[in-house]
Amino acid sequence: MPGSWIGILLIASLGLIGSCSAAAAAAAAVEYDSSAVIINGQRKIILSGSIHYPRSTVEMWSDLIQKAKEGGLDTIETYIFWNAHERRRREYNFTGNLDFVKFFQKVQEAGLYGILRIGPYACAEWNYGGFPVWLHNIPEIKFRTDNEIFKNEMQTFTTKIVNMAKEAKLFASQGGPIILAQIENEYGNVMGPYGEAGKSYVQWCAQMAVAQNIGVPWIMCQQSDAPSSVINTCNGFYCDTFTPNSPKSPKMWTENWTGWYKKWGQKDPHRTAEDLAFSVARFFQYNGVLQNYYMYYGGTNFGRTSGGPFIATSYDYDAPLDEYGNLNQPKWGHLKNLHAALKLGEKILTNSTVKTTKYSDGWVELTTYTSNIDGERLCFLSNTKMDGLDVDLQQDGKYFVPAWSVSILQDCNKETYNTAKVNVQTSLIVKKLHENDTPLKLSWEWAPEPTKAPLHGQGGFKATQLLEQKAATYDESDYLWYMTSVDNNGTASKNVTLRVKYSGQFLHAFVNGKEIGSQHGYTFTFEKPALLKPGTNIISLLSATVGLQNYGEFFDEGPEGIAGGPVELIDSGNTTTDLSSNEWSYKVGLNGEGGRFYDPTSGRAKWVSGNLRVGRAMTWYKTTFQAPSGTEPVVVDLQGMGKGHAWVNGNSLGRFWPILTADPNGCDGKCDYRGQYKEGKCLSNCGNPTQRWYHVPRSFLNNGSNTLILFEEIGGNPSDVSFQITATETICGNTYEGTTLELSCNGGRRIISDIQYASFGDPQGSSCGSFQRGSVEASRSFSAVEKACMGKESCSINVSKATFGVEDSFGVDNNRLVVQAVCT
Ligand SMILES: *[C@@H]1O[C@H](CO)[C@@H](O)[C@H](O)[C@H]1NC(C)=O
Ligand SMILES: *[C@@H]1O[C@H](CO)[C@@H](O)[C@H](O)[C@H]1NC(C)=O
Ligand SMILES: *[C@@H]1O[C@H](CO)[C@@H](O)[C@H](O)[C@H]1NC(C)=O
Ligand SMILES: *[C@@H]1O[C@H](CO)[C@@H](O)[C@H](O)[C@H]1NC(C)=O
Ligand SMILES: *[C@@H]1O[C@H](CO)[C@@H](O)[C@H](O)[C@H]1NC(C)=O
Ligand SMILES: *[C@@H]1O[C@H](CO)[C@@H](O)[C@H](O)[C@H]1NC(C)=O
Ligand SMILES: *[C@@H]1O[C@H](CO)[C@@H](O)[C@H](O)[C@H]1NC(C)=O
Ligand SMILES: CC(=O)N[C@H]1CO[C@H](CO)[C@@H](O)[C@@H]1O
Repeated sequence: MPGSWIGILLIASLGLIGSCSAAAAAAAAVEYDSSAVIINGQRKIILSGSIHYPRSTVEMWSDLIQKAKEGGLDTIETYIFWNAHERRRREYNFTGNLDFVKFFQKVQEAGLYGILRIGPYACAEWNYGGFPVWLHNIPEIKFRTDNEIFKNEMQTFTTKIVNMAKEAKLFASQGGPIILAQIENEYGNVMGPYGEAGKSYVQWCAQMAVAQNIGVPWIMCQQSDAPSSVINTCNGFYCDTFTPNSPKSPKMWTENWTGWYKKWGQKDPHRTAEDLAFSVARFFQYNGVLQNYYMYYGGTNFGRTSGGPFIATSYDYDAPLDEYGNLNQPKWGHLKNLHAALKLGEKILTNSTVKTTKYSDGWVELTTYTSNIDGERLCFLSNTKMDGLDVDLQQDGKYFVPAWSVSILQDCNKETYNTAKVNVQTSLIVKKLHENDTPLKLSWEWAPEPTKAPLHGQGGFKATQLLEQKAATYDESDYLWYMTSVDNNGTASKNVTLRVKYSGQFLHAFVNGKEIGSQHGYTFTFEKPALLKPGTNIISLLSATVGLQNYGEFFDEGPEGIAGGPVELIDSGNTTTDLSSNEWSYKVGLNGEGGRFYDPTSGRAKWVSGNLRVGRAMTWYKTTFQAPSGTEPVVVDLQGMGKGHAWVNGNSLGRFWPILTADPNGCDGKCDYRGQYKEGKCLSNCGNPTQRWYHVPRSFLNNGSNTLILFEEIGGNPSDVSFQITATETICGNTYEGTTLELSCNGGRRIISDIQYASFGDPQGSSCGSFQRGSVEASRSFSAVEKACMGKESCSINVSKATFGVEDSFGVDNNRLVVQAVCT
């Protein structure tokens, strides 16, 4: 789950701290009170967004950070992912896209602040919530409670991260970008069952963190009992009614969920720009000081990093920047305008007297911030009703506040923004072949996964019990073979039922080398008929994890795999033989993984060309391809494949599972932004694969020949696999008179090549493809737009009567301009 936060800010050790006096010149003091975060004496509200460094590539970081800055953010936030950095105990990796120091340096180069969420529990739909599995396998350990072994490991890792950050002078107190750090994560949501030990653990976390002397405040999210040395913060879809546990603490929203994550077999979530903006405006209306978008850019769960179980490889999150780094319009632009309206009022918001007045039976609330410095005013006018309402503010004017919206009034008498009026373009991003490329059938080779040994019951080690999967694999692979033999003492074959009590997520059962069935799910009992021949029979069970649990109380203790079983054989007379304490032989991982079949330079696979085998489980496929032309983000369309894992030039793209489709029902096509958002609202993609396209970062590709390797677990056909680009193809604008319509083809890669529709007046329709002429239309609608935009990467149009050469009396009260254009 996305974490919530508890904020804890420390005031005590602000300013210079021991080791960082060398950086004194640039050091910034970070302080806070109930109405501001104060950086070097400057009172601020903070607009932050989450970008997780391992969910993109180093080559993408600068662009993502720059787009966040252009979107009006001043801070980037990330978790630290313990299990990515310390896969094996005391063996660390901080290279490539795990170089969090470089990530924060890029944040600083862009002129932004950073928030470091060390956790080290991350949640984040990340495998096992970020905990390494070796940690789980230490005897006597108990996670996230008053347990010495756990606390020692947590402290060792936290200290390592803090020391690395200090060495690189990353804390604001040293002249670096990091203004806040977080310890633990959303513990308050689950701590009840941990009892007293949980309470003392929270105290210990705070003390341990504070003793790190980082010179900036610490926060804890969703922790109402956070000690006063840390600031508690809120996580959720809305945080307007949240109050920090200390009157001296600023109100901070560490996770505002911009959308939602996707699970295999589920539909696409969508949170509207209008509702997201509404939640942010409400938060600042009610004394908010810091808010963070979770996620601002979600990205990709490369490798086996997705949590779960069953979290998809795409972590797009319907965030303002999409999985590939494209602007998700109108969300990105609508929030950018909100940020500008809020920042204009920053001086007022952070030192003022606040008064709230109710109108229209309390549905409308007017919050007036009056600056203590110069009496300047800023107002928020919110309407929580499902209908629009008129409000008369006397000398400050009359306003119509649309349903479920907040208006921001500069000087309390001029509307600069309304959360329900989207005045920015919508972009339709498509996946397609680049115009310069010709469609090519890829030519495939294949190699069977060597399963001879496991199907003959030959593994690496033995035990007379059914092991829990994490304990056996240390999560070095998704796969674990459990094998045993059974004697049929009779002289004839015997029909039996094989029954396996299974703790998830994907089970394949083989008897004497033949697959008798497979099944996936959370926990279930697998039951299939099998035929035992006279003599010795081999039972081979292959268990596959699909992301380890990442959320909930004691989530780390949930069993995976066959874990104790029982595994039973039931004969025709209903006699049950329990095989659980048989001698079981085990093999961790696939032979192809051990032999690096995914690595085109050093893999040991014996590839067969010609006579392509399709629909066959446990098969590796390989092809070569040219990178698509241009610089736009690349995806591989894996339609036709079943379930498995994909690599390009040895780099993992993550797990794939395109055969798994979302329920065909429940996408009614209507998405009403009004009313409380929940993750089940505004769903789309019914009946389609949960994930058909997989991101291939440009940096994985080279100019010559590239290699794609697929491991297919359940059977698929690679014949239709193809490489495509993501391109902004159609853009639409919808803007009222008195504003400026900005149109852009997203990042300078394309130009506006056709104006399909333009109408100034009272056109009908509100989205791309639905525009129609209304009762009036300025005759120069089309030519004015064409003149301003054709052949350009971006253009802006002053939406006024003068632009379209019409009289003052033209049209309706609030004329608008709608445009639909094509980028090529
Ligand atoms: C360290 O992490 C980087 C980035 O994910 C990866 O490319 C590299 O192979 C890892 N190194 C080792 C030794 O695992
Ligand atoms: C707010 O502004 C007033 C007037 O300039 C000043 O006296 C006061 O110290 C300021 N308050 C804070 C918390 O900075
Ligand atoms: C078959 O015979 C062996 C040896 O006598 C015995 O241990 C085993 O339990 C028998 N198996 C079954 C399925 O009856
Ligand atoms: C096992 O069951 C199948 C299907 O019911 C049947 O065709 C077959 O004859 C049975 N074999 C034995 C040895 O009982
Ligand atoms: C075996 O158990 C099943 C389910 O309880 C029952 O329907 C069936 O009649 C039983 N068969 C025998 C031979 O007892
Ligand atoms: C690929 O070719 C383009 C154009 O020829 C060049 O700009 C780019 O640097 C090359 N990229 C690599 C990775 O060699
Ligand atoms: C748009 O046009 C109107 C009318 O000509 C003018 O008053 C206004 O300043 C223009 N706005 C911008 C941003 O150029
Ligand atoms: C983990 C958590 O705090 N979840 C909450 C997120 O926000 C929604 C809507 O406000 C709540 O229903 C969840 O409980």
